[in-house]
Amino acid sequence: MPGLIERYMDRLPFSVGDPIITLDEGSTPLVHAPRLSARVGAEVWLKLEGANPTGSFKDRGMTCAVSAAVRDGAQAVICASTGNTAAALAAYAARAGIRGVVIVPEGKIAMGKLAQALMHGAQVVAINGNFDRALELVRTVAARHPIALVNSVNDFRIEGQKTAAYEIAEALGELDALCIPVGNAGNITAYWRGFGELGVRPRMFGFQAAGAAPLVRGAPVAAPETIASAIRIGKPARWEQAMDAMTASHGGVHAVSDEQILAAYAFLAREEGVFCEPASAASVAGLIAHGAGGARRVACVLTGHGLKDPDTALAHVGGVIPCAPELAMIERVILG
Ligand code: AN7
Repeated sequence: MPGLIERYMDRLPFSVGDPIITLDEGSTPLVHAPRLSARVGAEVWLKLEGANPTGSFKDRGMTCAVSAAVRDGAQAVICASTGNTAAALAAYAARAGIRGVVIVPEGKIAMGKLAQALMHGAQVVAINGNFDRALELVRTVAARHPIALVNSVNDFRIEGQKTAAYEIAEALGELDALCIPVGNAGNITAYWRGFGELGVRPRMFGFQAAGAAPLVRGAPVAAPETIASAIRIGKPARWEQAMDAMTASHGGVHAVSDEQILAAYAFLAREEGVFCEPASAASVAGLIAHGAGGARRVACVLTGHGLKDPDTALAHVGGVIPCAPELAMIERVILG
């Protein structure tokens, strides 16, 4: 499939002849989840955004943000990130042949994401502070220097990410509810815009990690904490728009504990064969814990691939079984 700017050019702020920086993102699988469906008593579909080129939904926004930056003559792009935006920025900047700079909270981004950002040649700056502080800093840097800001405060990011809603609506037609993790609140804003453009109005349920749940509390969280490092965000930039999406659609926002997130993460891997990262599992943890308002057909957005964060995976499963390279020993181990 061609990239999403080409697929949806009539509904995106691009024209034929514009420079397009793409890795053929989008067109991700939407798979039925039979065991999860049975467990929650609804027809549940999983949107596997980890199947994007860099392993997360951020590619949808980044193809648009970087293409627009190149169209405007930018020589450099910058973002604050909990990891996935950094990886996507780095890949698309590399593809565009421009400089990429990312500011991340030191020691708080998953290993796979860090490896990606570095491999793609971005400058990775680690601050002794959280995502919210990093976002403040990049906003100031971008205001003072000719460096394009590509966090989801940039509307091209929202434009690109809204295409995931198109894909779900095209595949399912009717949809009663969408369950989605919420961090900086760009993605829920994007889905609501995408559905709105099609006249589809699923109830929007956003889920935050309990230790980083400003929208649930109704106030910023100064020191957000969660095992789901991607959504360790205390002051979402798209706060009002996210609340508007949930209120206008008669959905809601709820918190899920790290234990609930890890349980959903393991359930998806073992029961559905789907390995997502912990932040992504917040959507399913939320559906299991809070339901989706009695919805019959539900889509859960699994925003990033499990391979992004091997440390968290390995810390929560049993180890390997050591064995001598002998048939008898192997048989004893596997046959009991
Ligand atoms: C896997 O990369 O904010 O509510 O800097 O990586 O649109 O912020 C990541 C966010 C959900 C939350 N799932 O989306 C970043 C960053 C995963 C994520 C979210 C993120 P938003």
